[in-house]
Amino acid sequence: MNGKIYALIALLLCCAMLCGCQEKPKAEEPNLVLGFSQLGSESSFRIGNTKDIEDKAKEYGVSLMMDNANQKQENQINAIRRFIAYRVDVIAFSPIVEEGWDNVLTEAKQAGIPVILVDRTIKTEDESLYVSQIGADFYREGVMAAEYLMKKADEMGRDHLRIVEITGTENSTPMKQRHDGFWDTVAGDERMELLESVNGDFLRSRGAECMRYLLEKYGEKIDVIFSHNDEMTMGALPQIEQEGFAPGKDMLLISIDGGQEAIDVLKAGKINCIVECTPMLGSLLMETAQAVKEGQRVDRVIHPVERAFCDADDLSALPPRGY
Ligand code: GZL
Repeated sequence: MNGKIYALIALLLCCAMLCGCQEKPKAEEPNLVLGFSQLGSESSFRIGNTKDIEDKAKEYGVSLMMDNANQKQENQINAIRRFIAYRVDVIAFSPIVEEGWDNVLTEAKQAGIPVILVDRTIKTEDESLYVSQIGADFYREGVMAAEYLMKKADEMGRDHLRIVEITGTENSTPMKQRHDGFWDTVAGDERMELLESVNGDFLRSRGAECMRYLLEKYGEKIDVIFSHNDEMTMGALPQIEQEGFAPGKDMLLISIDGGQEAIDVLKAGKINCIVECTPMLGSLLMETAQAVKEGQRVDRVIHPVERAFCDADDLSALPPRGY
């Protein structure tokens, strides 16, 4: 009997050793080295965007060099120069502002390294400085915000709405295009009056400062706050309540991005409309970068599909936002 037990143990040990000796699948060589300059960490959008790019790089087997510029263009330029020196296959970045990129992108072009713009875009005369721009249609986001407000004014039967605007980073694509999309759309609607537009730089703290200033100056004359992102909206909200006003009721709030925190506040009735600006651009970036490396033609502009979340919507089944 003992002999059989020993034989069984020996057999099991051999099996275990054979399994342990099996060649571990060799970690695949990265099929692409991608240098990415992220502009900062100013908002839940930005943090979600960075995480999605990092997660999708792992999923696609891309070797990612991620650099955080902490809201400084010069840091982005330096990072792009490091990527050139390192001879990455592709460079991608989210340009904090639209201008001032020609020199460094010409260096990338001369080094034969293709460039992809992510999220925001640049102004340049030389179209060859980048191969593709992956990001939201910010003008459309402004239009969607305005369309919501005009419909809301109809439902409320209002014949005059005084609007204050808290804008994002000066000279950034989302700030310029959200502003233009919104005001171009309401231009023909005589009910809509701009009281003042102030810059909050997409930051929560600056959103609070802007709201304090606007409340001191205009108080109950404010009917609508159009804020270019959720961070600034979340900064503005407590200022409105501290003055004794009910956000979402006494003053309509329209915001952009659609992160979980702001969506929860919309569900609580304190924000009226949030236009989605998805940070989940990682898959589009990895697929485009791989296509570019393989010499395939790619679309010049790639817009993700986006929607608006409004106070009249049933959002009970909305899945977690992930940012
Ligand atoms: C828009 C993005 C903006 C977000 C802000 O795609 O560039 O920058 O709306 C972020 O939250 O700061």
